[in-house]
Amino acid sequence: MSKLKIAIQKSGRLSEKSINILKECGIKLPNGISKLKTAATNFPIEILFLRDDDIPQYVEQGVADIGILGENEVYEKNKKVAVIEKLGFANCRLSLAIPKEDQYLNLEYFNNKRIATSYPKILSDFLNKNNISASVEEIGGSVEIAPGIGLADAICDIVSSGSTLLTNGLKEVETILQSEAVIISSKNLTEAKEAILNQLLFRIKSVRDASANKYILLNAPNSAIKDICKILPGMKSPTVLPLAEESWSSLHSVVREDDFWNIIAQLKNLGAQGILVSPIEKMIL
Ligand code: PRT
Ligand code: ZN
Repeated sequence: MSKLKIAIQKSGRLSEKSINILKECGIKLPNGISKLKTAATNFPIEILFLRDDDIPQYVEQGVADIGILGENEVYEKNKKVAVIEKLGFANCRLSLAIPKEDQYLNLEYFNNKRIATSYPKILSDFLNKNNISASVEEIGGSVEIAPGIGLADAICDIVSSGSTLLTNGLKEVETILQSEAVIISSKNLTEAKEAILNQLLFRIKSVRDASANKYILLNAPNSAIKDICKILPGMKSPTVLPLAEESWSSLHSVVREDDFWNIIAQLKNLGAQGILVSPIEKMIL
């Protein structure tokens, strides 16, 4: 039977979360993973452990069928692959940063400057699009020290909390790209592999929808149920069950994590009591 080959980062920021997402989908991996490749024991996939930089090329060539990596790397490598799903982790941005004492008005600042980066393609495209003529100095790592040692005037690098820039006396002045971990796919999957991929994506979506939502239970006077249903629409509509105490009901529904605190305040105002909230493991819409 054919197996879907999935490339993930061997060791780095994406490794653990990539493995976790598969585990949350109920995919079992053998103990003592060899860290080169391994096959799941209960699902037709094989995992290849690679450097993230190499994943787009391997997927383009069909050595791997799909891969998990940061969007920044996908756009930089510019291979013929399709981004098919966003995964919501490893969020970061690719930004331009300059010495903190420099005054910054607009992109013109970068004309005739040297900018150090590990993302020469994305940076050059951005500069061309904005008619800025700067020289792009490609370096492999520790980009943030380039201005301090006189290698460049500015940098273009990945920023997450911003603390690396701060400790190197730099300030972020433009964001070029927002990035998160994504799944890329080869454009020539066989029908059999396409079918496995669809099953995998279905599971990943169920896990992601579940973690974006909470299960909520509350008690409310019957007179408030109509208004509460308006702010807690649930998956179809909330479940309302009578309580032993007359003229009170118990209401069960689903609420988005993002809206949660806002909604709780409204529920309390409407007279809801005994509000219980719990995580959802899987959610099939
Ligand atoms: O060895 P391999 O080539 O596989 O790994 P790598 O060293 O190229 O990548 P790795 O593991 O460092 O990062 C993998 C992916 O994680 C990146 O391609 C991004 O998509 C994503 N990601 C998310 C980050 C960060 N956050 C991040 N903060 N990648 C790098 N950083 C670095 C950044 O380069 C800078 O040095 O962290 C520093 C900035 O962080 P803050 O929090 O100080 O702003
Ligand atoms: Zn890398």
